[in-house]
Amino acid sequence: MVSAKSRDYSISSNYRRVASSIAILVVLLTVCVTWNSCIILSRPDYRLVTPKSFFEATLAEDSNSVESHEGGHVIKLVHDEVSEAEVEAEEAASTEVTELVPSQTESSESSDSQTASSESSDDSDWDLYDGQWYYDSVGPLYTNNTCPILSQNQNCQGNGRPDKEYENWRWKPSHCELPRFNATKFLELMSGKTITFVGDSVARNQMESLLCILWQVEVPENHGSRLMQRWIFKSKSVTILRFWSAWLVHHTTEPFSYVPDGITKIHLDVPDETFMQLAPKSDVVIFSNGHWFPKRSVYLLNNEIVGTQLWTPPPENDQPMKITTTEAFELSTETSLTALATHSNYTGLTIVTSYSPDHYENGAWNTGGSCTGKDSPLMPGQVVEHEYTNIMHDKQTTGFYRAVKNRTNKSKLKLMDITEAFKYRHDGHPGPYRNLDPNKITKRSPKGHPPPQDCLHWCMPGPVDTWNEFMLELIRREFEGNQNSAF
Ligand SMILES: *[C@@H]1O[C@H](CO)[C@@H](O)[C@H](O)[C@H]1NC(C)=O
Ligand SMILES: *[C@@H]1O[C@H](CO)[C@@H](O)[C@H](O)[C@H]1NC(C)=O
Ligand SMILES: *[C@@H]1O[C@H](CO)[C@@H](O)[C@H](O)[C@H]1NC(C)=O
Ligand SMILES: *[C@@H]1O[C@H](CO)[C@@H](O)[C@H](O)[C@H]1NC(C)=O
Ligand SMILES: CC(=O)N[C@H]1CO[C@H](CO)[C@@H](O)[C@@H]1O
Repeated sequence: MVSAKSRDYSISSNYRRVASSIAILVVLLTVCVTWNSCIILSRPDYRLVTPKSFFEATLAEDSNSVESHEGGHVIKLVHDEVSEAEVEAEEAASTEVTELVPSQTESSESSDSQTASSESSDDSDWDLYDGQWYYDSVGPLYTNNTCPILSQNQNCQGNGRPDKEYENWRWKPSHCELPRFNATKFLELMSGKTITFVGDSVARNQMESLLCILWQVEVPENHGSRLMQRWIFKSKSVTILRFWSAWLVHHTTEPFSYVPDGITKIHLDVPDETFMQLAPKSDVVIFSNGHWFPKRSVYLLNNEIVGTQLWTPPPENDQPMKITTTEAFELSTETSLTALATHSNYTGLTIVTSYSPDHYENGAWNTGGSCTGKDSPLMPGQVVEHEYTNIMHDKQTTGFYRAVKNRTNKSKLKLMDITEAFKYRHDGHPGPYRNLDPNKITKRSPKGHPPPQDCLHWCMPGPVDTWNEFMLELIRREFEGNQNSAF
């Protein structure tokens, strides 16, 4: 069986050589045949490494519906996602990178995406993300002992990580200052307002970092439910919400056409109804996702199957697919952001955290990739570019700027472009220190195999706290209308 991905690859390869002689084409076709055979041979391997049982177990309980109360309205939330515990279980498996690197053509097509711009995406923000990391002995804004709610998976110190220096690096933009997070200032700026985090476990990582920082000045009240976290800071009536939406668009596991029950069908042109009920009532919405696109799924546009990921249609339905995994990320970004930017009642500030880079070295999460032993940031010039990360970033940026162009209401859209800066922070992940298990393996085996590890999420305290410093700066610039960093 030939995957959609390999077809795309060979078609675009042909295109680039269309001007060449027929002789070369013949050679090329031979290469394509060989290439496809390679894909056929390697395909069973993908399947072995797919967290299949996880999907089958969790998607089965997809249809739970729960009522939730928000601002006096009764909102029906469809619990079409997994519970927190199951999400946790899935975390280490959240990137399947090696088999996903798309063709060169795809990356060059989108390379001009950042030239698009618009008034609602403030160009003066770019200077925040151009800069470098420096060591600051003042240390982090909280510790694992002063933040009672941080997920154990990201409690690196609590899980026995021996080094601590990674907590002390701060970001210095080249042309301005990024102030240390001032929790009092944040609560003042957000007085009476709601900030909502939407996305996958990386969004949760950022939200927990924010809670930990704010916890140092005020302990919030917990009004959360199983479906949605909700914390209220009474002193200034600030509400922080988070809910799960890994693709940001509508998805279901019900049978569709020739795709059976249990396979996730992702409607790339329909925004996620859950966040469309809640997000427009927010003053600030933070999006962060991208890491679930490598999971097994089928992409739909206008109710038509346009792509598949880690799933092969039956032979009689096998057809060339139009949409690759990274293009699906672009479309879902455009769809979800456009839905907010054209919603008649939404006037908030939407901040899109750009794709968070992972650091599995010499392999992927499931093929011996490792970030064990990284205890300081990479120095300028040391970053090894990761094609998949760059393409995901390009696609997301393209989708973002399309939504900016589509905007009709008074809302604001900002790209919080952390990807480049965070390529340097291979030291900021839990690595093998991702749980309390006293018997966990933290060293390489005698044969050199690294232990299982998380090189995707970020330790707390740790580099992810910087995202909230960027976020506060964007909120301050927006709500104070002042470009100078004068805290
Ligand atoms: C915090 O980390 C220290 C090690 O630096 C550890 O001894 C302590 O138990 C941790 N506390 C919690 C609550 O995880
Ligand atoms: C933090 O913000 C508050 C309120 O705006 C201000 O009074 C205080 O001086 C700030 N603290 C620092 C360290 O800048
Ligand atoms: C955004 O605008 C473009 C160009 O007008 C349009 O083709 C596209 O469908 C719009 N996107 C959405 C999600 O509505
Ligand atoms: C906007 O708000 C009005 C008044 O509350 C409501 O009737 C309308 O349905 C809202 N529009 C959308 C698209 O939610
Ligand atoms: C406040 C504002 O400008 N609202 C506009 C948002 O966009 C819709 C169309 O999608 C307009 O009808 C609203 O007037």
